[in-house]
Amino acid sequence: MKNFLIAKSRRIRSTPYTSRIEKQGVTAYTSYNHMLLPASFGSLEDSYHHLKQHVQVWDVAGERQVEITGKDSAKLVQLMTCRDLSKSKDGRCYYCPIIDDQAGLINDPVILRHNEEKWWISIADSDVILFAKGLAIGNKFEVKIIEPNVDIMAVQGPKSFKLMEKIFGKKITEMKFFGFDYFEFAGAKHLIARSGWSKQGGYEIYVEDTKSGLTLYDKLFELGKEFDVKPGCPNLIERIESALLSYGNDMNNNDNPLECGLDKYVNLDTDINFLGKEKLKEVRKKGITRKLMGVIVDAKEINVSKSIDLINDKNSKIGELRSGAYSPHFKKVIGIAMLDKHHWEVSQTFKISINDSTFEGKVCDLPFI
Ligand code: THG
Repeated sequence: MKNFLIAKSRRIRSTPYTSRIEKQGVTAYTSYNHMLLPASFGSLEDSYHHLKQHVQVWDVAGERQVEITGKDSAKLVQLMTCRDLSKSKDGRCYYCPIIDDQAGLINDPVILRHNEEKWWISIADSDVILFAKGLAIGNKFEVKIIEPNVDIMAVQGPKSFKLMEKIFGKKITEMKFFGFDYFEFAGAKHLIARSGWSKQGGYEIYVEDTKSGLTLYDKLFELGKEFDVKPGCPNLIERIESALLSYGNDMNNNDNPLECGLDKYVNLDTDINFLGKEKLKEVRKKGITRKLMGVIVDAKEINVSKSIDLINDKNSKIGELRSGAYSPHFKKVIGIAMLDKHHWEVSQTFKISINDSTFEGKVCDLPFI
């Protein structure tokens, strides 16, 4: 695939922050839930180093919410995920695989429990709202399902805590990981969670009041000067090092959560009811035949726009690379690969062809760091 421009249209939605990030120097977009998601602001490596040292503000409005309200909402949310939410608490976020009846992944959202009868599913890139509506109709559930006007901005990096404290006070630094609460700013209340798609720490602000949210966006840059704040976006290098999985890249509907190392979020031994439970039990009993692992390759650059075969000494395919980037930390290419059984053990080697040259690679554990 050559580099190309994507033509503008109504199907690829802009966000309330788009005009701002364009003034601030966004250099590439990807599309996410039919919306623009910034993919770079100049050099990926410079942004990577900056994110690990300072603080960035990200337009991640593409992480859309599927709002489920009504009497049967808890039942519907549980039906969609293999993670046991029966003991979930109001004001908490839960990372949850959503699967279908064949245990194929539909999405891997963060689910926010406002209360028993109001949930937000903060989705990765697939049309969860259609799946939810189909299930609600089929099961005659009493629920209302909408995509509310919520546009997340993330504040990420080690200095995010100091910056957010300047605006919201000490209380915000006391919030626990994956907790959320409402905070007042410029005449509106904003839901703020301690979460985000990096392992550098930070917050996500779920903006419902756009006017106040834009004032907040500008305020973050004004007060952030002393912390060297910069605009940013989910960083490919950092997220691979941290093993934050990307739906559509690292896994899709043809993979199940056990193959993707999401065992922690699979609860097969409680009496909750969810789609694909029997299938997953069968998979667990038989054992998986492939597994998502880290790989490290003796190369200096890579660009993964489709999966790249991993080959053994006999030139047979033993897996495929699904994401990859050059890591300044390891001074090698690192990646996330689906490997066949007998080839997924740590330290096993393989060959991979990148830009018509062959390189040696090695399997390793996730996360890298
Ligand atoms: N934030 C919000 N919505 C999102 C994302 C996000 N929707 C899309 C996408 N990201 C969903 N995918 C992930 C993947 C990983 C995590 C969050 C969302 C994540 N994982 C932690 C980890 O792996 O260490 C913690 C998980 C846990 O233990 O509960 O944070 O980023 N709003």
